[in-house]
Amino acid sequence: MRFNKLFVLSLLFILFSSCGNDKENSDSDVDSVSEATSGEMAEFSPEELTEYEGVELDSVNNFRENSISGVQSVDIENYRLEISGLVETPLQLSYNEVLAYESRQEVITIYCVEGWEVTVLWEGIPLKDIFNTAGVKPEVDTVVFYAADGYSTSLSLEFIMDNDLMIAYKANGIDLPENLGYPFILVAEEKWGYKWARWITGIELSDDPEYRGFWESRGYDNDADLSGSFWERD
Ligand SMILES: Nc1nc2c(c(=O)[nH]1)N[C@H]1C(S)=C(S)[C@@H](COP(=O)(O)O)O[C@H]1N2
Ligand SMILES: [Mo]
Repeated sequence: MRFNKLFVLSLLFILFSSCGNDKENSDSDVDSVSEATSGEMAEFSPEELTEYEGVELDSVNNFRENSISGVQSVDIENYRLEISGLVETPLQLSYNEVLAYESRQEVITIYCVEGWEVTVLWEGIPLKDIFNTAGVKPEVDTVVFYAADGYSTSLSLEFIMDNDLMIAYKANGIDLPENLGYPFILVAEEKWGYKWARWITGIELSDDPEYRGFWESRGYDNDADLSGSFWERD
């Protein structure tokens, strides 16, 4: 009797402790998996969307880094987006002042002339709303974008307005990563990648359609239409 009781008790003990072990094992498995993932894939953000309204998105890590001076780190406390040139009221907007504008989002693909492409859900502020605050003078036909790394590029005002271009501060639902141009990237849809200014610090409203940005002054086509060649045609 006593033996039986002991036997049953020890059986139960073995059963429970092995259950406990199983649980412990699976917990530590999860831990080691997340440790490994956070080590090997430190860049990957678990909140990044992979799909939006049935459209498959590419990871923000799929950008091939090829910037003129490497990835820039912008100090957001001291950051100001400067709206200058031919405007009624020049602006110096903090990050939060830009984000206070109403945003919109859209899935748009960026194509680099080097042959890669990335499809991302962008969320940002329509440039026309910021321009409305500044008051664009009638002679403006060109908009120049300046960046923290000394990069610049330009687009016609007409193209920006007709296509309701935005500067994005989110990609695939997460804050714009540094490699994509934190705090703001110009989402220059229908244009080659070199029009997608990242780390934007200044936007100048100009009446000089002859302005040529960094790559444009080195032989790249100033229109940069995806439908055309990216080499300057005469
Ligand atoms: N500030 C800044 N913006 C920039 C660039 C750059 O060097 N500096 N490169 C452009 C180019 S050529 C492309 S294709 C896209 C993406 O650049 P990436 O290839 O370095 O990812 O950003 C564009 N915007
Ligand atoms: Mo590019």
